[in-house]
Amino acid sequence: MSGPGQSCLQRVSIAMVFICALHLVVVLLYYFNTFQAMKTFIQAQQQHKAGDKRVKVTWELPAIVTSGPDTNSTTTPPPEIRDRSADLPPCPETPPHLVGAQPVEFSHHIDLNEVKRQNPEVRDGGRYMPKECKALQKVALIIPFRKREEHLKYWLYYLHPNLQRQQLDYGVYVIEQSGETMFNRAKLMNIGYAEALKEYDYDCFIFSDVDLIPMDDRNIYKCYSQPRHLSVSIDKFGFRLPYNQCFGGVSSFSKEQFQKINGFPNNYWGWGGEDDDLYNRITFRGMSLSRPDVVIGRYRMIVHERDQKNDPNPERFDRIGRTKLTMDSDGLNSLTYKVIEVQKQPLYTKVIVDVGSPSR
Ligand code: BGN
Repeated sequence: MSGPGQSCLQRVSIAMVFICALHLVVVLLYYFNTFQAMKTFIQAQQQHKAGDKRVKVTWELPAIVTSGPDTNSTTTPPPEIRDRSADLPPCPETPPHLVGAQPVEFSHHIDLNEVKRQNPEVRDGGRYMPKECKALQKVALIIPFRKREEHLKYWLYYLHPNLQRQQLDYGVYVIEQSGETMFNRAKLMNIGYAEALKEYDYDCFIFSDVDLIPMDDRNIYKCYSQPRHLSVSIDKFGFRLPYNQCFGGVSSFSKEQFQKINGFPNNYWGWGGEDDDLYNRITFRGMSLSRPDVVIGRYRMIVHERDQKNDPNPERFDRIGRTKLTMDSDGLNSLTYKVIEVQKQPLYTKVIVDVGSPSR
């Protein structure tokens, strides 16, 4: 071979050797990485089985839309959580870590990312169950909603820590009325009940206005032997009941109690009266109200202007006089609505709904 041909061959050979060496390095790196990952995974599995708290299981997902009108989304806890809770002892009747009365004020700015960081155990969609014991009740919290983002932030900031100390297996559902029709608080409550049950086997339902914050965590958000009125002592009313039959604000019903009264009425459009109708329903079904005392039942209400499209309902006086006639045909059994969107937010589930409009 002549000189130039040889040097060309030499160069090709060197390049080949270089490519082979590079390939070898890449393959070695790949195996090394896989080996490390497997080692970490196996260690994590072993620690997890041994109940090592250093292994942190989180489901911190960004807010995502999980379903449209006809999907069947679920927030059932991951299998390992469910199985663990089945083996746990029942939680005590009186939760051991309650703090009692606590200050509530609305002057500071709330950052929901910070609230999420402060409540790392709360899972996507606003779900929680205690790790240390099996909760006595599965509670869905239903909040009727429209254009009250700032109030909702305070509600989440104050309520999530309370509900966890109360050792509840709970989920938060914000039911937003879409469009600009007259607000229908009671129908949103019924929708919340129906939508929460699609996701989990809840046995207790707390219906809460978004602007009411309890001042004492001994006011436990669970169900009792009778339907319960929890917001008995609100600052706006001088920490007194405005009238004896008052049932507005925050209430709790077991599934059976709520079905027994056929839920809320669907035909109260605008402000007022739907809670009085609910009170009537309870008495007509032979039940009574249970209440906490006026110290434990203290609440702060977030001061706000009257909402647009929630004017006092002129029909309310007439309607609450006819509860006995209407309650069997107006309620859960006549509920119709359209789900527009279900959003799994980090601290709550938002269900946006079309509630229709008043039928005349
Ligand atoms: C009542 C309202 C309730 C409301 C409370 C507290 C009515 C019905 C006609 C008497 N009831 O007067 O809906 O929760 O005030 O604000 O208006």
